[in-house]
Amino acid sequence: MNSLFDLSGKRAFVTGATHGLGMAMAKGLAESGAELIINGTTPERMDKAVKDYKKEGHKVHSFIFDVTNEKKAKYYVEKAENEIGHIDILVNNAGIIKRVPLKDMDVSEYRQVIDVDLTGPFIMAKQVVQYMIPRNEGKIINICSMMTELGRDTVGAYAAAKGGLKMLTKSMATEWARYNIQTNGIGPGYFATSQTEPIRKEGHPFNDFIVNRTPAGRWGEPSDLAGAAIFLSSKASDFVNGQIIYVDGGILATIGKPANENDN
Ligand code: GCO
Repeated sequence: MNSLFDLSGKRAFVTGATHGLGMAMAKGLAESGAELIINGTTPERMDKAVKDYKKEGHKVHSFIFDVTNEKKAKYYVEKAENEIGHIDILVNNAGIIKRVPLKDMDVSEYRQVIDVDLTGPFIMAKQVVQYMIPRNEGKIINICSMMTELGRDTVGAYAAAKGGLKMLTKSMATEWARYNIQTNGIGPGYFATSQTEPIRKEGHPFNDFIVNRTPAGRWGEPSDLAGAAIFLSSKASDFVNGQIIYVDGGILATIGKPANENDN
């Protein structure tokens, strides 16, 4: 493997990596040599995930805590640093979505989405960077979204959080690049995961809409995301800062086309 992308000897902390895109990115990093530390909030889901990682031969450590809990985040980052080893890479992937029209959304629901999707990455990065700065080295990757750039009915809170995450990423890059810490983001397009299952069901109008709206003509597969995660975790991105890499099949490249337009 080209040593630019080799993660041997590196340790990656991936939040929300018990399933979906988080697991796919974590597995990609592990296949490039990284040791994994993952977190989740559901013990049953974590047990299943750890078995899955280990079945594939990956070295994984796991913690159960909520990234919005600053005390727990501090405790587990410290525990990882002291008992497992340096955290070289942080992937802020944990996130939730609530699909409710803004006019109907309870403030408590809105606050929860902002807390998990925007404040959680801040809490985790703030803890991890305390250890990266003295080492003058580190990689932080914040998982953004199409909603970082685009609105959509019913996901206003999520879009506000993911839009904010773009500027938080740029701000982290601004303040931490001087310590040789590269902070960037990945913006997944529409992927086949449990989060999108409700809007991806066969025959669901949104399913047809996305396939038509995506120049690649398909939903992303979680494995499509691993390459960007490996790139932003490796030496290959040592001079990349504050960038969001969109892995979206071309959605953001185009205004789209009428549903009935033929291919040529
Ligand atoms: C939705 C989807 C999106 C995707 C992803 C797109 O309801 O529109 O869940 O939010 O999950 O975030 O990048």
